Amino acid sequence: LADKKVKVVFVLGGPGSGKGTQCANIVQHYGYTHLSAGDLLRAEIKSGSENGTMIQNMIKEGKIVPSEVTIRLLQQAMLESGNDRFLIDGFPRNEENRANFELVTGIEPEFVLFFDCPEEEMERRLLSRNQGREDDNIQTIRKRFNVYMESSLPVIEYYNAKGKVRKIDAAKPVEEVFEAVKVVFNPSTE
Ligand code: UP5
Ligand code: MG
Repeated sequence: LADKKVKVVFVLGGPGSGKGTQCANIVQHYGYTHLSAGDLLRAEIKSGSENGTMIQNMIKEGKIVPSEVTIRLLQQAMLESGNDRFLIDGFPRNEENRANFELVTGIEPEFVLFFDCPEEEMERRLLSRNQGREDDNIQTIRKRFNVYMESSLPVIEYYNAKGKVRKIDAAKPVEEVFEAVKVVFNPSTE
């Protein structure tokens, strides 16, 4: 994958910050393939794979699935897509994810799109999503917020120190957030 000179943008931000929603918009305008790590893990549960039960239990607890599982799913999806540019949504979520992805794939992100949103707003969105996600209950949501603060924010800090973070105010309406996203994508990536 590294030899194929693939372009990767990591799309990060707290649970309910709007990563999936904005990725759908970006795909329509900029020719990226959207890979949500969470969606790939949920598909793995549905497929009845041997890891399915383990993944399901971790998602219910808001915990981060071991990186070898997630990285394998991401690599597979990248190869299958035939595309050379990807939005990787919701990954890496901790230092272990970040370091192993780089080690295994040899890929460094072009930049990190960071959706910054207050917790109260994210909580409101998740509680009213109503799409039957097993982790959209207040107990699991609290756990997801804790894991995000403790493990995922440091990854964003790591990339920020490298000048790679493009921070977006994600508390605004969907259309306004996308206007800010466009500014990030238009000048820099062709
Ligand atoms: N909405 C979106 N934007 C809005 C806006 N601007 N104004 C008002 N409403 C807005 O949006 C959430 C809801 O808000 C939707 O109803 C939407 O319409 C509305 P969405 O775009 O879905 O937000 P997103 O950030 O994608 O939220 P999501 O819940 O998917 O984020 P998480 O990071 O929590 O979920 P993910 O699927 O990435 O991970 C789930 C779990 O999988 C993790 O907790 C973890 O257990 C596991 N996981 C791993 O272990 N490893 C990984 O690498 C990835 C996941
Ligand atoms: Mg999502």
